Amino acid sequence: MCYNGRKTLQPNPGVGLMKLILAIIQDEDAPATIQTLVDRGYRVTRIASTGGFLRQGNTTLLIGVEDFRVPEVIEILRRCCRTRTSYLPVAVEATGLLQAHMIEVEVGGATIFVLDVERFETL
Ligand code: 2BA
Repeated sequence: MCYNGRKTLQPNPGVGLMKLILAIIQDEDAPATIQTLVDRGYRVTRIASTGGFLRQGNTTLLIGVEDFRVPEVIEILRRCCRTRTSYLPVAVEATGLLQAHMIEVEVGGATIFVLDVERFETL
């Protein structure tokens, strides 16, 4: 659990304006983030994804919530997801020789998109 804010009520999907939060986070942060969201009554879908730049695995979360709950979800993501340094190998030509270098890349906390949901149903 990485967030100790006030307990929220159980989300009540289907009532009020819905948003879909799409959050790309690092694999290392996924277990605690998902556990915290579930403990607080949110529904989450985890998708295994891969970043186009680093070509390393990451995790995409789909979280459907009522409009007014978006700030709390973003706060949970902020608290649970850390920024880390990753390394990308690049080939550099120097004095006619190809040499491998590592460049530092700062990744995360979280990349978040909040989308309007036109219709939400569970059948
Ligand atoms: P990656 O595409 O593997 O990118 C990993 C990190 O590499 C990025 O961290 C950023 O610091 C750096 N990076 C990405 N593209 C770059 C570029 N063209 N030049 C220099 N550095 C670059 P974050 O920005 O935290 O992104 C983490 C992951 O979130 C990304 O993994 C990607 O899977 C996703 N993401 C970020 N922005 C996105 C966007 N606008 N649309 C879709 N996915 C996005």
